[in-house]
Formats: sequence, C-alpha cells, structure tokens
Amino acid sequence: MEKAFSFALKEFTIKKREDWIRYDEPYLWVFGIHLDSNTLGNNYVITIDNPGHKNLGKSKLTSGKTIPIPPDVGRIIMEVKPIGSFALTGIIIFAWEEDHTENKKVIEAYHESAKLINEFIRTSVNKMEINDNEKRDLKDKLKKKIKDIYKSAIKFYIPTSWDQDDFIGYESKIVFLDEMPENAELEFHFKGDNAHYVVKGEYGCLVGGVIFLINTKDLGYTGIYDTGWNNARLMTGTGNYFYILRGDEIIQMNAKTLKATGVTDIIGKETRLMTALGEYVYVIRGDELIQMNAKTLKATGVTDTGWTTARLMTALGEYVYVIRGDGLIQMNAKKLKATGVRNSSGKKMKLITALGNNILALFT
Ligand SMILES: [Ca+2]
Ligand SMILES: [Ca+2]
Repeated sequence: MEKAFSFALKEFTIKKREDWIRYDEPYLWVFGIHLDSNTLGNNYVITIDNPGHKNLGKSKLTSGKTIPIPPDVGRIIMEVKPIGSFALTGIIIFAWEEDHTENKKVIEAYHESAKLINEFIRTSVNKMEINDNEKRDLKDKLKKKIKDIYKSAIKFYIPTSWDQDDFIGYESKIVFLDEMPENAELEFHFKGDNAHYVVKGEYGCLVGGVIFLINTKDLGYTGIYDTGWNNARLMTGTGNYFYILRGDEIIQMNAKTLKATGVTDIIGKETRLMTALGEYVYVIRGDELIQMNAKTLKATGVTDTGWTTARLMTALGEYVYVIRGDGLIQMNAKKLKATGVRNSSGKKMKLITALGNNILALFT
C-alpha cells in the first residue's frame, strides 16, 4: 500500500461574528490538492459533496460558539504515489457567511473555483522542468494564486446583487511528501468583515492501512458481465449496484439488468465471493457471477453450531446466508439464538456480516 495522507478539519469556532444582528450562518469551501503520479495529467483537486449553505450543520451561530465540522465537509484523504520522491498535497479553505446569495450560485462558484485551481496546477506542471526548485516554486505560486481564485468566486456571486454572502477569508496548508508529519495540529484563522472564525483539526500520514470512503457516484458505470471473474477478489453492493474488485479495478454493475440465473442450493466448492442486494444473493463461482432470487431459495432452517467449514456469509431481509462446503444455507435470523454481546474474542471470529441492528459473527 502507498502512503495515505489525511487532512481533517474537526472544529469550528466563531470568536467574532460578521452579521451585526444576532447570529452568523457560516459555511466552508474545502478543496484538497493532490499532485502525484496518480493524478498527473488528470485532476489535481479533490472537491467535497456539499460546499453550499449550512454545510456545518447548525447554521445560526452566536459569538463564542464551537461546533464539530462534519466529515463530509472537513475530511480529505488521499492515497499518494510519489513521482520519484515528489508529491504535493494540501487543503485550501474559504470561509463564508450566508446572506442572500442563492445556494445554487454558491455551489456553481465552488465548482468553478475548483476548475480554476485545477487549471492553474495543470498549466504549472506542464511548464515545469522536473527540478527541485521549480517544484518548490509551485507551492508558493499556488498560495498566491488562491487570492485570484477567491476574487473570481466573488464575481460569480454577482457583486451587484442585494446583500450577497460575505467572504470572511481563505487559508491553506500545502505540503510536500517529505514535509508531511506523522500527525500534527491544524489551526486556521479567518478574519474579514469584522468577523473572526477559527478552524481546528489535524493532518498527517495514515499508517497501517486506511479505510477510504468511496463515493459510488464517482465510479464509472462499466456494464454487465456474467463471466470473466476468475480474478475477482471482493464483492459488495449498495442501492441498485454491486461492486466487484478485480485486479486493481472496481467494477460497477447495475443489478437490475443482470440476468437472474435462478436458484441453486448446491452452489459448488468453487464459490469464492458472496453478497446480497435488493431481492438477490450474488455469488462468484470460478469465472461466473450468479444472481439468485432470495425469495425462491429454500430456507434450510436454523443451526447455531456446525460451521467449521463455513467459508462465506452475508445477510438480506430476515435471512442470513452461509456457504459451507458446496451448499448454500439460508437461515431465518430471527430464529437464531442470540448469544449476547461480545466485544472481545475478535480473533476467533471467522466471518461477520451485518443485519438490522445486529452484527452476526461466525465463530469456529
Ligand atoms: Ca453577513
Ligand atoms: Ca447572515
């Protein structure tokens, strides 16, 4: 696994408010910067899903108030694959105070600004000789460029309109690979229009593995295949889609347009992966992807023991599915004996899956 870097903005405080009556309605624009061999020639800016009004949750804040920053606004995580020993990562933050700009305009302006940052990095990289001075130069240039980008954003807000949102300030933290600490604090002060906002958080390397949150909207739709799954390693599903990891690809397939291949209770020893979605249970056997209608599968009862040779487990609706040897076993979860809460003994758990409010753990 390559190195992963994380920027996490955790806490927002209003030391002094901008609006002279009662309260402020702050919101933040956050951009991640990512220049390495993964992004070279592609996209250097990581955007957040919600750059609009009220993205800090509570919107009416008085002076002295501190609130947590939601992870979908304040957290940028990137896996970094250096170019030689070079990589540049960072975070840029613009702080705003909501007044009468349309939220649609705010969101448009955010994405326009992301494009400007991206274009700036792309142009700079294209011109760049691969020598250390120019790479170092890029960081300073980028910091200066942020000012122009905010000016463009302001224009987008139509300065002539009545009582547009107020710009409070911008801040950034941009670091090279060799400067990235294991863990360090972040503190940004935004001062403008008489206001003083403070954002606190931390940044650093993530070691020992990372859990990434991948937005399925960012994945390309890659069609349907019923075969070709010899190298499939992992499978899961959500919404209308299920996802298979094969080699280094994540493949997204529309479950609704996949051929249902009926029901089989003898699934075969070649079965390697299983997941459940909607009305169906999916397995990968050899190079085939098999979709089975869970409703027509035979329930084969309940058993609390006898799972030494269990290999796969998933859950759907009221049922738990286990593959043991060459059989697919469907059990009604409600009839299983609950064995209480176990927070330890994790090492002895062989399989886990989640259903409703429960995690089902298979011990052998
Ligand atoms: Ca205001
Ligand atoms: Ca306001």
